[in-house]
This record gives sequence, C-alpha cells and structure tokens, in this order.
Amino acid sequence: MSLFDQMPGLADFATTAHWLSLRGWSEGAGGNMSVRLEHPFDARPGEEIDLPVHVPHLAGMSIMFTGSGTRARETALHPARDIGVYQIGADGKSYAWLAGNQKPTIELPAHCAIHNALAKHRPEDRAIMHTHPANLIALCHDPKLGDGAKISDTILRLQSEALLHLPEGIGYVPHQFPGSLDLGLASAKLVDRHRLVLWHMHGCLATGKDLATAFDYMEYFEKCAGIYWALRAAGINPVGMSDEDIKKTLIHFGQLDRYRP
Ligand code: 2HA
Ligand code: ZN
Repeated sequence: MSLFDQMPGLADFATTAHWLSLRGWSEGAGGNMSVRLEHPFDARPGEEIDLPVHVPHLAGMSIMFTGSGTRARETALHPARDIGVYQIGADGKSYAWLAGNQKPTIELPAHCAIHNALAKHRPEDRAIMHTHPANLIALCHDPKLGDGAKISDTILRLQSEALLHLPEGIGYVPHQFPGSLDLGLASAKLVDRHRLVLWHMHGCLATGKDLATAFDYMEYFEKCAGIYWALRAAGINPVGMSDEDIKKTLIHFGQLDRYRP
C-alpha cells in the first residue's frame, strides 16, 4: 500500500464523498471538501504556487482537497485520482502539490481562508465540506427568512435535538460568485462562531473534527429544512418549539451558554 493510501482521513474523505452523492447533495461535480492533516505528509513538494490570501495559521501544514471537476459519486472508487494532498508554504503564502490528484478545486484559496480561521479559533475542527442540499438552498428563496439569525430561529426549532447540535445557529453569506475568494473570506469571518454557513442561493458549508462530523451537522440542518418545507407544502405556517421549551431543553443538556437566538 502506498503512503497516500495509508493517509489518515482518506477513508473519511472517500466515504463522505460517496454519501454526498447518495444524498443527492453534490450533483455532477458540485461541492468540494478539504481536511488539514495532523502531521505533514511525507513527500517531495512540487512547484510552489502563490496563494491570493495569506494563511499564517496553516504554515507548513498538509491539506487534502477535492480535485477540480471530480464527481462525489466516483471519488470513493478512485481516491488517488480524485483527492490531492498539498503543502502550505512556511510563510503561509503559497501551496505545493504533494500526492494524488494534481488539479485542486477552484475553491482551494477559499478553503484555505476558512481553514486559517478554523486553525486559529477551533483548531480541533480540521474538516470543511461544501455541498448543495436542495432544502437548504430553498430557504434562501423564502422572503419570510432572509438572514442567518432569522433562518436559525425559524428552522432549528422544528426538531427538538437540532438546537442541541447547533445551538449557535448558522451563518449566512449574501451572494458571492461561486468559487470566489470573497466567498471564502466572508465564510472565514463566520466560522469562529458557526459550524454551518449557508451561501445565498448556492449551497452550504459545514465544518467539524472530521468530514463525517461535518456531514452530521449538514444532516441536522437539512432535516429541519425538510420539515419546514413539508409543513409549508401542507399549508401550515411552522411555529416550532416555544422559547420556554427551547430554554429548558438547552439547560437540561448543558448547552444554554452556546445558544444564540
Ligand atoms: O463545483 O460547488 O462551489 C464545485 C462547487 C463550487
Ligand atoms: Zn458549490
């Protein structure tokens, strides 16, 4: 087995890609993922490529990225073809290929900006997932909602465990071009407080200690959004749990200090 095949986190990456496809969240080549490795990957780096963003908290780190144009439904079958590992330069201003796929997602700079914020604020959270769940994207189209606080307050109270998983609610980034660094920079500002960031009429970003955990957060949010749309389709205007029940539940499970209504 090659060093690449033994890379910690490779199975998590491949399995999660498969599930993104099974869920129908990453259509075609939609979505992308990245994971900071705990230890540098031992390979001779390729040519140094300048990053359009300075990421000092990632200096010297090895990071796995989805390859450009790869399909989530195929990645588990072809991990070395579809997943690349790169090293961030010692000055945090460049990256270089180490192994696997050699053409990273166009969102590499955006992911680097977000990893830089995670490494600073939540270093235990090493994984970033971006995908396109339909029920979540549909929330961006609802004039009754409109921003992260309103979406969190409306959606997460529809299932009594969702707020226990996501008491701080979700972040929201207004329109930015897909793949742009601005999208990454705006998300980087939110991930110190939020595990999930919804991208206006585009998709959602999840973070976690690994990709399976980031996927869990995406599922909790998508489940609530599915309940919301089922109720709306039935002609019911969802109200959800009362403030009192929410507070009692959060106190019971010791999560009140994380709650941001
Ligand atoms: O195509 O989802 O946001 C990959 C993407 C870019
Ligand atoms: Zn996308």
